[in-house]
Amino acid sequence: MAQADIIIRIFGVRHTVADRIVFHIDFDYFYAQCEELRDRELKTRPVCVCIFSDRGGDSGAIATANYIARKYGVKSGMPIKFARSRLAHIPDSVFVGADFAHYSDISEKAMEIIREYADVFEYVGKDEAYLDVTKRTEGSFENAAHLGQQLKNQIRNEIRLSCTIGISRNKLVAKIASGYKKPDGLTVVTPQNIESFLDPLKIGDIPGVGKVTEEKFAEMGLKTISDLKKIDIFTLNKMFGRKISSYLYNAARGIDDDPVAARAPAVQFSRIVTLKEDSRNFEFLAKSLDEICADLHKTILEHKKMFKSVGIQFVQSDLSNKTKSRMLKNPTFSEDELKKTATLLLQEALADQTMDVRRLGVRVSELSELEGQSSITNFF
Ligand code: DGT
Ligand code: CA
Ligand code: CA
Repeated sequence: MAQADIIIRIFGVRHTVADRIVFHIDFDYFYAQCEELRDRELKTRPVCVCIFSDRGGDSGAIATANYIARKYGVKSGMPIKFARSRLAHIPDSVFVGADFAHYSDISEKAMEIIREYADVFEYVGKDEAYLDVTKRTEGSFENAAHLGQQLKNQIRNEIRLSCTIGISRNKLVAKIASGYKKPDGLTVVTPQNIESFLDPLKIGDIPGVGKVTEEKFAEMGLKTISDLKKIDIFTLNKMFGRKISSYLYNAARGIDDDPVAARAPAVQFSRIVTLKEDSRNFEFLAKSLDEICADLHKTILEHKKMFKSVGIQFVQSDLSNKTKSRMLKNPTFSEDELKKTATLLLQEALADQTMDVRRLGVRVSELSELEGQSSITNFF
């Protein structure tokens, strides 16, 4: 592989499948960290986020716990009762019911930042995404490490959220790398280091390998990825069938050609910019707002969408957020309507504004397809 890279570089062809740079980003103890964000006192205490079942009392499961609670053996999926008994001797431990709306809100804000760092952005879930950054890092892992650190810093500064990033030449190794050092980690695995990185890891560190599969290998005396490489493809075939066996065979060797793909359907479009100076002057902000709307509108049209909801966002001088939104009577793709609504929201938001605005954003949501509209001209 290393040889192939060198040849490709000599001929100046850089962005081939063999030569990508991929980030996997995962937020640390996500639901529990979101709880800490709105109550800073929780940060020094064990925190368990519970999904209470409708049977009442303590029936239900732990969604996740912060790292302090994990030290006492609390784990995702564990019955709440077990967690309570593990923490029985810790007087200040906290059990809180899951608040998904709050977690989505924080996730959306963080994803908005992350998106700006990617050539291609792939949303995986509320606390997870892949980024292809090959172009913007010019294929350099050194640039990629800096970019990863910058991204972590921005998320920490603006949202106060800690996350972990794994960087490598494909999604598989990037994901394993992000699980390698948690929380608040950044692990770079260059193509030359993939083998020495993977070899000592447990077979269970391969995404998708659960307890049952790990046990099967353990019975054969195989524990590490390096052990796994000793089994030939035919034996694997017999054990797991063609699809899974070829996945395992390749995974053990750090091979994965799956492209980072922007496949999640868009639920909203947004733009946010850092202003030239902090301000709460209507004229100044309205001018920026107009430019942001024009830019955002291009994206809306490119994706052939209409929108029914418009929102604006302030990141204020103390980095706190303020948002306002409004539902329109009908879906539209009119640029004028976007600008008019955003300006109205700006007026409303400034009415009781005491802090200066540092970053200004516009969002449209409640999207619908423009394609297939029989009477497009009605909307102009
Ligand atoms: P981490 O990434 O190890 O620092 O911790 P988390 O909590 O972010 O773990 P992760 O990335 O596996 O899961 C993200 C969120 O998904 C987590 O905060 C809560 C939810 N979640 C994870 N596992 C479970 C589970 O077994 N049951 C339920 N209900 N929710 C879960
Ligand atoms: Ca996570
Ligand atoms: Ca995750």
